[in-house]
Amino acid sequence: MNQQKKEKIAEELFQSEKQGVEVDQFSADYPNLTAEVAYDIQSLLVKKKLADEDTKFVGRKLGLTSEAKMKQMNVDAPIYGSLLANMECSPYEPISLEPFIHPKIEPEIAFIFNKDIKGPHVTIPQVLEATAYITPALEIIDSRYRDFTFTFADVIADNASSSRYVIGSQYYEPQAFDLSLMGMVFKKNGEIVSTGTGAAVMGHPARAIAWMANKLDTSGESIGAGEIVLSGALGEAITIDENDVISLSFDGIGSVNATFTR
Ligand code: OOG
Ligand code: MG
Repeated sequence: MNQQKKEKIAEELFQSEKQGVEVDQFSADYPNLTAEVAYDIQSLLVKKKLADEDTKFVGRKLGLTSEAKMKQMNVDAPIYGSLLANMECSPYEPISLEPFIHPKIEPEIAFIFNKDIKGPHVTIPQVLEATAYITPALEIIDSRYRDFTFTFADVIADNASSSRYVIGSQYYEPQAFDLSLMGMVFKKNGEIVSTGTGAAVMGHPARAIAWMANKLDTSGESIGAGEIVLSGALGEAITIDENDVISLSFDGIGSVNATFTR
């Protein structure tokens, strides 16, 4: 696919988010939309957002790292996208549903790094060694595609459905925990939506980070000290409505809440 077409798709996705209007999947019209091309489009999209929104790059998010999510979205491999500073929401202020198309929320773990992580041979111990802190995270995803339906390449181009995220206000060093055994309870308006353990994310959440670091290396990129990375959801994403109160609690590392208003 030539540069002009990649630019055109990035611009359509950019306008879709800005205007809150869904677009059709691109994969149908462009059979040569491979994952590799889609990551090029994602970079162009992120550049547009950085230029337009007076924000900065703060890290990345993984997606489709659990069986539950892969099944839910009918996609069978993990992906990643970029997080920008203006995607972060405070856990203490209601989040307006106004800017979203069809938002969903999902339970994740945030990693905050104080060392660089560079592929191609990153392992789980290396990820943990580079991690300053972990904290519970709620990711609000909002696909720009009609009916929240897409192929693997479509969702990569769309910055992996990134929209907003909320992280816990207490940070914990990961060395004190076995992240694969760490239990979580995800609730909506006081009712349990799902429960799980860290192992839901590729057997160990740090394996997802290692996978991404190794994948980033193929395009000469890496994870930098100071960056945040979201693990990908441990369980299914759920839709959000006005007045919903969502909470996520993990064994040993506290909880994070998000409240929504019109
Ligand atoms: C793609 C993004 C998935 C996760 O945590 O699995 C994701 C989507 O489901 O729209 O963020
Ligand atoms: Mg997610």
